[in-house]
Amino acid sequence: MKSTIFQSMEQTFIILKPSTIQRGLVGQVIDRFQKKGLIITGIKMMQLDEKILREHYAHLIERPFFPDLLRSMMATPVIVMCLCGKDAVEVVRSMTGATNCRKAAPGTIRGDLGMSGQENIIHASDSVENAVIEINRFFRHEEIFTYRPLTFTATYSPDEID
Ligand code: IDP
Ligand code: MG
Repeated sequence: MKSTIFQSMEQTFIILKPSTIQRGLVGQVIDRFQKKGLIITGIKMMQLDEKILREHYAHLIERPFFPDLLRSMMATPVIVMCLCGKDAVEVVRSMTGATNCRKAAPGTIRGDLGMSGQENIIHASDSVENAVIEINRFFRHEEIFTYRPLTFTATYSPDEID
């Protein structure tokens, strides 16, 4: 994977799930990330298949809901994104909220936009280590872009950028 904009920045991986595409929420979700100050370093539409989902959700293969999760994640194409920022993995996970939208706090993406445990708007990487694995799973090297947005010096203080 290419180096990030600054050494101190992280990249995280997002999937806008099929139900988000179906419900027309793509713009609202991306808008939240952009307003927060996260930078889009990769974005594309793709159709997921069973092979990639078995890797991505390997920790859930034995769960009874796994067949439904597979069907749900393949129902339409998804939008996958790579977002860059300081502490991006933790920031995006806290913006995402609890897995079940009905339990997710108001103000989070899931808390504000969903009602379901399964159809819960987005996937977001849960650790820096998994973010690297997931970005490499879903993006080719040349699909991740490194650039310095003009807004960066207004988004961060100098000591936060190196
Ligand atoms: P996360 O997306 O909050 O990280 P995980 O436990 O990694 O949650 O589960 C991955 C996805 O599997 C969830 O986002 C959700 O779509 C689905 N899922 C998790 N637990 C359940 C469940 O109990 N019933 C139905 N779907 C579930
Ligand atoms: Mg997870």
